[in-house]
Amino acid sequence: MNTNTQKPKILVARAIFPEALAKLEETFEVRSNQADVIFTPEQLQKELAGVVGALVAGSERIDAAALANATDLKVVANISVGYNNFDIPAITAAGVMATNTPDVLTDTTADFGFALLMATARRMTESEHWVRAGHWDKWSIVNNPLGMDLHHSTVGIIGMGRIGQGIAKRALGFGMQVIYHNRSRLSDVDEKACGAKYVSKEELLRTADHVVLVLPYTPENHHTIGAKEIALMKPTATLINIARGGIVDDAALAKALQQKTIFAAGLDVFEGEPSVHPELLKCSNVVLAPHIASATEKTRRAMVDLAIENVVAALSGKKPPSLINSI
Ligand code: 8YV
Repeated sequence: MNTNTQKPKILVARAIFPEALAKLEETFEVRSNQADVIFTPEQLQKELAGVVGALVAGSERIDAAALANATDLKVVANISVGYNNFDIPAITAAGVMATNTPDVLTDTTADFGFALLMATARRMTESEHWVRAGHWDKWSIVNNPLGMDLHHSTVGIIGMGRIGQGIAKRALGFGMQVIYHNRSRLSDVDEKACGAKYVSKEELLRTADHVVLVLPYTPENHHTIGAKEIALMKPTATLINIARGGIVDDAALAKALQQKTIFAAGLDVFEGEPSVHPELLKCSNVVLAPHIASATEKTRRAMVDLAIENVVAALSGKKPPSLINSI
């Protein structure tokens, strides 16, 4: 009698919620990393050997080298909507399905983008430091950290996907004008729903009071905002990056913030994160966050659950709900 009860092996490359891990362990033999120490590329290559599925995050680069010994791998599920950590041609060439976690994080991420915009324009973190440093007795009409208004200002959104549209809808509630730039123009219906006007990147940079970046990282989008683009912006403008490190030239931004050629910046993502450019750390007119736009418990749980759903579907011969490539 064949009593082959061996469970298929999967890798979970970052710590996940214990309930989600327990759910996976009902069906799979799980190699987990609850200690959450990020694998080196060599470790990742070893960990991927012999597993049929893998749940990973932006910290894991999945390319030909990572897949070199992953001969059993059928699916790699990113716990993230952005997937610039995936080399899709290499994953596809290896016959592996790639998935991500769209939709479940759209509103949470748009909320955060708006929060970062407000904190930046109204100098929230500087103000808090001011209070903690005991400067409140210096309160005066003219000597407070004076900010920039959001209401009735113009927000320029670069990257008008689901999250960009979420930010536009929030901006409408503040009576803001919404202009946007995107690879392709939205349909009339979507433009109306967002109250958004399509403009060139140059026009957006010249006219927006607040520029919000929500575009995916691709090699073509590298340094979409550099010294030349920052020079087009108003000296009173703010720049918000919730997209990806590398979309902004952080060194050029730090220089502009120090020289006050723009008013302030709010950053959730950085070139080479978790490192932050040392010159940015010296600027008081920047609000810094550690890549937390999707970080509410409800949403992170939903992202993990969707990644699991993708793995389970792929390994049971079904189409994963958020398949990126075609195999
Ligand atoms: C993730 C994100 O937390 O979904 C994305 O694209 O940037 C975040 O929600 C991060 O990428 C970790 O995987």
